[in-house]
Amino acid sequence: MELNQKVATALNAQLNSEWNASYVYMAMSAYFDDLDFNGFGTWMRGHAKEEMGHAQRIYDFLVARSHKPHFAAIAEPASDFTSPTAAIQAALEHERSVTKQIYALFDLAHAEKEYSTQNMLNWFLAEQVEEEDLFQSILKKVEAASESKWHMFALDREVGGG
Ligand code: OFO
Repeated sequence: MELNQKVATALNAQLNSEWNASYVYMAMSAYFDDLDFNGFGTWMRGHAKEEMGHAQRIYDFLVARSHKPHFAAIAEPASDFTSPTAAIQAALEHERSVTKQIYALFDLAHAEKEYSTQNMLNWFLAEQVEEEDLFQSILKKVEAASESKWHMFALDREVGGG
């Protein structure tokens, strides 16, 4: 069945938003690597890759529904922050804004009776719960460690899996 045009346009905007998220996290990775917090840098790059995976999911869905994906320009992301805590806080805020985008998409798909789009978006709804929870827990750890360089470098190792 032909993909509803309004939903196709909104999904394409989300495709772009996922690439934007990837770019945002790559810039955060550069911020952490520049501070020699390479564990955080590696973790952020891993997250940037996940966002590309999210974009790929939407791409695949659009193609399967015979809609050609369009790649719009991506805005320059922030790469300077007042502190590691501020950077992780910004990442959490970013995830919260993506959650709102997914909710709006779901509402639209529901209103337009796009059942298979709603089914595809269920994966994103679950993913956003996980992502907000992950960033929230890292934020709590950074807040707790931020007073001491020693604790920050220990956390950096933990976050980087080292
Ligand atoms: Fe980090 O979230 Fe995509 O969708």
